[in-house]
Amino acid sequence: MTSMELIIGNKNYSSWSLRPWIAMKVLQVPFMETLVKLDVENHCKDLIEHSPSKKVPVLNHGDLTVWDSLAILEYVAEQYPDKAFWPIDPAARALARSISNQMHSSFTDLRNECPMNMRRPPAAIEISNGVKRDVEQIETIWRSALETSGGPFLFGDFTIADAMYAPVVNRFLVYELSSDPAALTYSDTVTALPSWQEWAASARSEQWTIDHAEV
Ligand SMILES: N[C@@H](CCC(=O)N[C@@H](CS)C(=O)NCC(=O)O)C(=O)O
Repeated sequence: MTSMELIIGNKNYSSWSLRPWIAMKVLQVPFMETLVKLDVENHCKDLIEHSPSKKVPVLNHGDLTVWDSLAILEYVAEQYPDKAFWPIDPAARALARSISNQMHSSFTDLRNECPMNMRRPPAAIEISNGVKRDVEQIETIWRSALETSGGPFLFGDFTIADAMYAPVVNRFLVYELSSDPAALTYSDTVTALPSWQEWAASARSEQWTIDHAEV
């Protein structure tokens, strides 16, 4: 198969980039990565050059360009039908798609007020009622999926649903947002993944700081 190129943003901050990156790593899809530094001089020019949406992530595969995290994940899943990017069981798959789309379209208070920040030392911040509601809703989603599947990931094995919620794992940890036992156990499972640790180590070694993402 022609090799794939995944264009991503700064690993410390780019939550949307983490999603396809970690799924492709965990499910062992070979790809090259290209990093566009966000919020530095000329970053808009770099994004326009690489991305129809002027945002990352973007996937290049031969002549095809696919953008937007979930569209990329769906495309890669179709390219590798033997790898279980989605749960095999149709009911579980429908639920995994529901919560993945919900992540993609919702939880804006959490996403806006608590940016992903892999380097941030854990410390609580004052949070709005909107963030509290988002956190409670995610705790319920995780608890229900883990109880039904038996874990250790949301649907048993790692799927796209785990990739979609991976940046939330960071947010829960670095802003100390949850003490729910199921959420804490699930966070331990995700952060123990070698792919998570690879991304986190690269993020820690990055030199660029985005001021408005440092909360
Ligand atoms: N809905 C898009 C969101 C992508 C997005 O917002 N990406 C951010 C980085 S995490 C970005 O490229 N920002 C660049 C900018 O706004 O200049 C997706 O799922 O891929």
